[in-house]
Amino acid sequence: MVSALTLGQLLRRTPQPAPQHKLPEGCHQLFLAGQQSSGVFQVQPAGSQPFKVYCDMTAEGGWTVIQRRMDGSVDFDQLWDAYKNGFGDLRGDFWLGLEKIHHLVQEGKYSLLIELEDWEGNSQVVQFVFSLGGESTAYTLNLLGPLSGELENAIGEFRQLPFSTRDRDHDLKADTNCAKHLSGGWWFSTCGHANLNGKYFRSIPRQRHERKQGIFWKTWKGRYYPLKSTIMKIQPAALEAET
Ligand SMILES: [Ca+2]
Repeated sequence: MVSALTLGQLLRRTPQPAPQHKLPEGCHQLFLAGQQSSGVFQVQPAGSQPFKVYCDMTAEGGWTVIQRRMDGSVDFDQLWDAYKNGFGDLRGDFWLGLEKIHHLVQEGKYSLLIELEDWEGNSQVVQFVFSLGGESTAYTLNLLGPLSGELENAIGEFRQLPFSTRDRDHDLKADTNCAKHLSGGWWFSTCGHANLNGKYFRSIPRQRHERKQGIFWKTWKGRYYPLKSTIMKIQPAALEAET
């Protein structure tokens, strides 16, 4: 005889699905949960599918790395869809992808820390608070505060800069396609200020048109100095106020 009670007992015996493990929304949340070593981790910002990021953990917090150039092993001369979705190797040279960056920062204000290195062993940093629009705004970078760090500004004379690639010209120079003229994809203003997604050169190219295509930050080493390494990483900006 099967009674309702038996059915209830049966149901109770049925193994319940394990509670869904909630992924961290970014590297700083992972840091707060106790993760202290840097490396590749799975994250899931609100409203996004899970994806992998490289977390740079310091004593004070966790940074989510969104771009790194270190050895030229990855071709950064890519089109819109590649810059949207990301490419490269998270442990080496890579671009995380505009859509993922947008998901990571949609919850509020974030700090962007940029570290640059030249071929003589010097390094410089610049940091600013920003927000990033979605694809409908061409992933417009909005500068929300003053820049800090040692580097002079090479992108912020315009407070809002849409992202451009060779096949999507949103730059501020009407008669030129900056991405085509230089290389890669970037928040180009009028072409000549900065491009951390340019071609990786180990020495200054002899051809002038090639020199323009390198990785550069005009207000530090000038427009034609190909930088040795770059890293761009983000963290919730509220941290700045707390520390
Ligand atoms: Ca243009």
